[in-house]
Amino acid sequence: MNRPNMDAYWMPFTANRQFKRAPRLLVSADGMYYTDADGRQVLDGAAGLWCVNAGHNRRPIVEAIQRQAGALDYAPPFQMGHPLAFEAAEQLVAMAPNGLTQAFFVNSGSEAVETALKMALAYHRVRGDAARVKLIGRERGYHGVNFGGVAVGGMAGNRKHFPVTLPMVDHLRHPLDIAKNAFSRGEPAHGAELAEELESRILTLHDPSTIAAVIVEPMQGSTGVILPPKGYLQRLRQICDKYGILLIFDEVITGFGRLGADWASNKFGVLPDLLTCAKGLTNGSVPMGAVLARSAIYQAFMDSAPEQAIEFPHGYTYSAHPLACAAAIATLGVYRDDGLFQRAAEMAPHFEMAVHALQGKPHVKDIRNLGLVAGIELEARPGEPGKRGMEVFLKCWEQGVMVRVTGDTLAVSPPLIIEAEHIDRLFAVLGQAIEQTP
Ligand code: PXG
Repeated sequence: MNRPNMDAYWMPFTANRQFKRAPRLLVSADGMYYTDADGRQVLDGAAGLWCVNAGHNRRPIVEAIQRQAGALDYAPPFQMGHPLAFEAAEQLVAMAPNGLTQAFFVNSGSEAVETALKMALAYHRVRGDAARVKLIGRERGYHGVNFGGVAVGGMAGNRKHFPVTLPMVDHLRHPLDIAKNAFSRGEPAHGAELAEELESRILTLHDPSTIAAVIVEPMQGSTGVILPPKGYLQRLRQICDKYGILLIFDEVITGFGRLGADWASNKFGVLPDLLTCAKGLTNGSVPMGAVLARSAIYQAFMDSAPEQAIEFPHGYTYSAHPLACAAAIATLGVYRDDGLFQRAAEMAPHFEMAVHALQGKPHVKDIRNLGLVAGIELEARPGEPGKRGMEVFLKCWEQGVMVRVTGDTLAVSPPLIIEAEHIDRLFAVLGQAIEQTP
């Protein structure tokens, strides 16, 4: 295939000059595979970017989008509606953790996070508790790239150019403790006590009555698959309850089956007050995200304003876009009809065995896994953080396997339709790439 002219496109989160010298171009996809511009089949070990949970090119989703494009291309979401928006919300809520009864639609994970943070702040205000203005995130957290998400996020690289984001933010420590938990299978045993610092350090410092919300990813995805220690999230929930603080789970990655259960909230048995999702909501096919909220939060807004008033002055031109709603309804149908969350749980033991077989390969420092996600952390080369990881990623790509790399951690998060032979090939190629990388 002729290479397109690449000058005009400023690529996101990409080493532009390096990429344009040796591009990796995907031109089509089906099931577990991409086809690249050279016609090679590439096994998708990353579900695109943690989003294509039902596999590529699923007919019910493709056809729903095609049909919808010809029926209603766009409808304004403010003071107007269209039936699919209500149907998508109803279906999403029916599938949501019990107790989350309202869905607010947005177009990405980043927008879901901004929306949830604003909802939390406004919720306290409409209840007459306007002193709750502070937001607590976590080190190594990723909550998208908008200003609120960067502020509560804890990825140093993403914050570096933006030293001034939101005031009134503090951070919990992250729970990754390789010294104690290396090569754990599933939730690590040690570290629940790290949740205590919310009470002992942060609330003591700030005074609990000033805190609006705590936001965490149940599993920290982008910074290398960091799982919650046993009991950690439960403890966060208890402390938030004790002090009237909202707990927000960012399930942009963990939603829709990734951990071998529908939601991380259900996997760990902890119900947040607000939940953000995106990615798998439409199987990656049309941009869409959502914030799920407890009914008491929605009700507080409804009770705070006269009937003709807009209760929450927030939303996007493309909130509940008809194509996105059609894609979401079809996607949730595929998850249900194919029992994909259950399937993820069934494939998890084989996946776990295959990834832990990499223990003992050169430079492998830790392996972490749950459901159909795994992180393989390599020792960084002295003075060259991230380089070894990137080389392993590129070797896998050359061998027809796509994984994710973040620093020196390789992340594997395949579509939930994966078969045992795909799992075997994926980790065989990854293992070889690790062995061949000095
Ligand atoms: N929250 C979480 C937990 C995420 O993982 C976002 C919010 C932002 O979503 P949008 O749709 O605005 O990108 C994400 C996104 C990686 C990687 O390399 C992960 C994400 C995005 C880009 C790269 O792991 N997750």
